[in-house]
Amino acid sequence: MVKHDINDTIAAIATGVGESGIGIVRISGKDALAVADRIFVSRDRKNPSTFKTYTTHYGWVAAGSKVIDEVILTVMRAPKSYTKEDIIEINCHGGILALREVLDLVLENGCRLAEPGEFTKRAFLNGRIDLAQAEAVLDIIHAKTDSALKISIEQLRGALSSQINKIRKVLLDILGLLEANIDFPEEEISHINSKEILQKLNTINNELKDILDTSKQGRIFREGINAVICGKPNVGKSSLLNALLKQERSIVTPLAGTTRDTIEEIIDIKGIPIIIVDTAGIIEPRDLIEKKAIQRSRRYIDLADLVILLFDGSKRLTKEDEALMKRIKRKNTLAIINKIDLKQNIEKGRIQRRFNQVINISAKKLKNIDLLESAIANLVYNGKISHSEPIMVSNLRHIEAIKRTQKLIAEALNSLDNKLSLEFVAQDIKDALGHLDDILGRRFSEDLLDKIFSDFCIGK
Ligand SMILES: Nc1nc2c(ncn2[C@@H]2O[C@H](COP(=O)(O)OP(=O)(O)OP(=O)(O)O)[C@@H](O)[C@H]2O)c(=O)[nH]1
Ligand SMILES: [Mg+2]
Repeated sequence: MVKHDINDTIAAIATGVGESGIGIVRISGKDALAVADRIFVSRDRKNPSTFKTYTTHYGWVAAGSKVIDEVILTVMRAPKSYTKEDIIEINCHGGILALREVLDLVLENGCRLAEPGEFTKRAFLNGRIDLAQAEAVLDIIHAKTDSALKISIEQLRGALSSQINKIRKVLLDILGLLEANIDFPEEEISHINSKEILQKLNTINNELKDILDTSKQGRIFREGINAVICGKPNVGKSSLLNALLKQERSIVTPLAGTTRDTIEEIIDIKGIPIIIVDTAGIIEPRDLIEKKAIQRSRRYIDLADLVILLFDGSKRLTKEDEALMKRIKRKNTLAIINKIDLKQNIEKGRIQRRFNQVINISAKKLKNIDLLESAIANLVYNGKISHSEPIMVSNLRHIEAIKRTQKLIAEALNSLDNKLSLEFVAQDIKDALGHLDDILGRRFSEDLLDKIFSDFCIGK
């Protein structure tokens, strides 16, 4: 990625590829208006550089006498724009060719193609948002459920940043008090000061703990959990996937061995993104494809956070069921007896003895699917979640930085307790401040920025 070059003007297609009603070419930088002047012909022949900010204008994009597209052009002047620079957005027709031609023309007329995430990177480098907020933009784009979206929007609005800033301010106050005492070593740290410092550090310690307490849930909401449906052939695994998805995704037939490969989908169960996999039930492979499918299913089962083990309630347990029960002894397993709409022949007691929880459903008749969903949510939440609590932190980078901060605060408290030199305490607090600065991007390395923004799409 170009190193901090924010003096040139960048452009990119900001909308997704493929056919759509409208596509947007976005330009940002000091020459944005000049570039627009060169390529845009408004109905009244006025130049975009004369347009007021936050106004839209009808016209054409043209290369000399060649008209490329009929467009609407929007002007957003610095500093009140996404990047804090002059921005031009051109709403073209959504076909990839029209968009491509407009972009090419823009590039020929003085812009550089933007790197992934470079608009948001500029918003950060120009000081409109901090790094945690910039990362929230990416999370909003990637959000898989309403809850994940809500966390990201809160983060973009500054919920985490303002909490971190508040803690930062208190640490700076403490550092001031400490340094005053270090500068005048002959005057012992006053009793009042030391009490005040202790109190403030303890409060910060608790606040950091509260934030970290939300991180486990936060990560689940952000990244989701991996679940796998397994069971011998024909028990109704694909029917269950379809029931959970509320659509016919996986092929269901009365024939055993219908699903020959793993099928992966994302479902939203009470706000948690669950990446759910329907596996092939095959036990005796007939060919190489089936052999590979079995290997794949096994790998999924080994990696899964949650295993949904399915049985056919209308049949007696077979040695295939027994083999699976033996294989899957993990804690996060839900045993499900399917086909309860049929006469039940299964030895239920045998299953109950092995698993804490056994749920009866009918995937075909959509019976008790809601019970299964609640059971999944309970397992994930460990029965402890409260939806009303704002979830502050979900990003691993932030979580690590907060953990390090907390460790240093604990060390500072320890040093104070043991009456060690105040310089040690001050150093811990300085280091703690450094980690908080990392979260906000007050301190950053080029590598970190590259890592964060390269995950973005071009045009954002
Ligand atoms: N009566 C009844 N039939 C069901 C139920 N769930 C699934 N079935 C039927 O069982 C048969 C097998 O269902 P699938 O969902 O294909 O089973 P599977 O476990 O994916 O099978 P494989 O992919 O072959 O391993 C189909 O005929 C389904 O309609 C149920 O709850 N009740
Ligand atoms: Mg199947």
